[in-house]
Amino acid sequence: MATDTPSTPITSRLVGKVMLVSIDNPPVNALGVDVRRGLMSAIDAAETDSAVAAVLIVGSGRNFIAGADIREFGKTPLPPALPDVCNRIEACSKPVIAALQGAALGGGLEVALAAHYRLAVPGAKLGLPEVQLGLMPGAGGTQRAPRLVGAGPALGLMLSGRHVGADEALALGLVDRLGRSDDSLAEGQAYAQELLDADAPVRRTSDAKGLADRDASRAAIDAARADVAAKSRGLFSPEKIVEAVEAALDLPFDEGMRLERTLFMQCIDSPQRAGLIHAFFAEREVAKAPETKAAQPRPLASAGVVGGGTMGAGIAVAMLDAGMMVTMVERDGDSLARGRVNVEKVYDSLVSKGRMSADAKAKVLARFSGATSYDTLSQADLVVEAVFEDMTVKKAVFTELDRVCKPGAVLATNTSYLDIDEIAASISRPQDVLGLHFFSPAHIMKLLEIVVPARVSADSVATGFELARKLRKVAVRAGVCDGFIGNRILAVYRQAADYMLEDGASPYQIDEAVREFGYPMGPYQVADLAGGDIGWATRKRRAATRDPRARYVEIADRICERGWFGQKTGRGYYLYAKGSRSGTPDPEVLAIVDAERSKAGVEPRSFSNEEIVRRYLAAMINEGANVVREGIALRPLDVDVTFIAGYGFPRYRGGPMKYADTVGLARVLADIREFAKEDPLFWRPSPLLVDLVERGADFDSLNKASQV
Ligand code: T1G
Ligand code: NAD
Repeated sequence: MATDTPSTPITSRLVGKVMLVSIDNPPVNALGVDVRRGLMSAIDAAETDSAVAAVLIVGSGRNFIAGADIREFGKTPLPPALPDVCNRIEACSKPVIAALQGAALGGGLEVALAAHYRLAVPGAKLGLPEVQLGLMPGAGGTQRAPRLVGAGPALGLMLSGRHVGADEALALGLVDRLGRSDDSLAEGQAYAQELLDADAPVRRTSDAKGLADRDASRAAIDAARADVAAKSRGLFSPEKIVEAVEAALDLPFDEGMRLERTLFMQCIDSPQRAGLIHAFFAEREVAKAPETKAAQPRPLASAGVVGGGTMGAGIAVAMLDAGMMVTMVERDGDSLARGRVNVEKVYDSLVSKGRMSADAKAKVLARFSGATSYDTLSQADLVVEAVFEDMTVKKAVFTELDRVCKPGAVLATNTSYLDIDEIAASISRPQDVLGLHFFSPAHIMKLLEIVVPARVSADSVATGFELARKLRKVAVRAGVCDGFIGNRILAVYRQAADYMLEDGASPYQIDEAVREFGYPMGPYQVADLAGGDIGWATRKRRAATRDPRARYVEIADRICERGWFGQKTGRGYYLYAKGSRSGTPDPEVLAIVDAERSKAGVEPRSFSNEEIVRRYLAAMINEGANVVREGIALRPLDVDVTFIAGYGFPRYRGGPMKYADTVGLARVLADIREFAKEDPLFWRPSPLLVDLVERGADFDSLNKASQV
């Protein structure tokens, strides 16, 4: 008997004595309202159909269920709520089996936990990643998972948000059976039949005994609470997760479910949920650039890296980690040897920490070769140049690449600031030249700015995005300007920080205020980490074109003139004990600051941490608006992803432009106009910001307008 209702993504059909319930809601079978209604009525139908002895729930396509429909959050919830659907599944008087392939995440795993038996096929990934969205499991996960696998493992899953594979899921007890093939339907049907043949009983997870050892459960909960207090750095939902699992231990199931719901709704109402869900979707939208829609990427099996210094070596490691063949070219034998050491030391440290076998290291390095002759790059699909930040040196390298590389090879530069249009114009194939701006350390930092010069072809840009996908980077498209998206905006809010420094705030207070806002580090800690010499070189390069009317703070120059470049020299803004990466305030730096204040004729004043953050963010947001207005960034969300993935902006605030929408653009503009009274040249409100405020619109309206 078949019951196909065209609108619902749920189809049910009887195969033998098993009611097969299929979920088909592309792209990831999210539990939108139609799926929830369909599941509810399918179980009701199976319950009353005497021909049905068991129910098998499967997902169509690559995934079982990737969770609740995240797009529904923040909107008026429509019945049935997911916890009710899960309770209905669990209450079914006939065995319900869930067969999992691909993603079984969040509400998807909660549906599986509500079923009486679970099978996973190879490649399945199970998890409760709600914490990454500022949420917590809200459909019984905090009550059923601890009962099934124990408080410790359940808390581990919910607080980390990590995905576990099928084998680990079996070991944890999350699933009962592993399928041999990846055909979840066939494996599920065979398992259901086996259960029927064995007359297997209904087995409710809410009755499972995972919490029987109360002392061990209590200890796990206390340990998790301590861990959350130490590590969650201002996140809202982790503590709620612990509270809910504690209820699973202390309260009857139904009461625990009610408390879970209360806590879940508190997470829904937290601004962090909005920030983290914005980040989730923004990271997917940034990949949708005009060029990636217009063209297919070129082949990307082998790559060349020119320069084996800080960046070249990191880029080579990132490519090797992605399985590519990599050739490094350096200017001479000694430099090449240094480049090889820079690459090998990354793997040596993994081997020494037991996170990689010597054999695996050898296999990776077998795909790495070094040379001083450019001819070795003749067959590379893509080459990234990472030599000195000097236009003459870079042009010479591109001339060599133009001579040796095969037609169709993509030629990229990792320059931080230089004009990529000028580099492209210097060779015969400007259509193949683009910027691939990695961040240090390149094999770790997630962000990759794909810088699009005027004459580049769409498929070259698409190849840049494909490389990012291959290297598991978050790629953001950027136009050509001084510093692209990230470094350009960084220069402005760093300027605002330096003004506050000269006006009376200490570098340590500024760092503290920025950390309180949610950053892992403040601007002066970052300067010491990156090395003050890079910023110094940039200031010197810009000196010739700097607006003479603009206020210039010389404190950083005084510190660099002493050779105090930060961690790499043992002192910068902070003092670093030998081998330590955490610095202590340096009274000599404060003395330099005082001296520069009196030289500049500044009467220092006090700043509250709140004012420091308002000025810091106002500068960032205002320049972000300029970058969007000029088309350097396609949308405000591109600025958000850039700062979340590359500059430590607290993810739960959604990025600077999302944060601006949260506090209100009118307030940000009012702040800028207030600050402009003391420095109208620096604090010039972005015309885009003024226009949005006048229209009562926000940055997200621009994101929405750009969605195709
Ligand atoms: N809801 C709505 N859309 C979703 C979605 C979801 N849960 N998951 C993915 N998408 C969209 C995504 O935006 C993209 O759209 C497309 O699907 C493909 O995704 C009550 C509260 C499943 C591992 O956190 O981790 O359940 O850009 O590009 O790389 O307790 O998506 O094509 O328009 O990422 O193959 C918990 C989130 C929800 C899982 C697939 N679930 N998703 O990765 O493809 S909260 C999650 C993922 C919850 C309950 C709670 C990944 C994926 P578009 P993609 P992918
Ligand atoms: P680096 O000084 O550590 O390394 C540069 C390497 O290039 C040296 O090993 C040098 O031998 C080699 N080289 C110079 N001329 C060459 C030539 N003609 N042919 C082959 N090799 C040559 O510099 P880095 O920090 O790795 O920076 C490299 C590039 O990356 C610069 O454009 C820089 O602006 C950019 N960048 C740096 C960072 C960073 O944080 N260091 C971040 C992003 C981008």
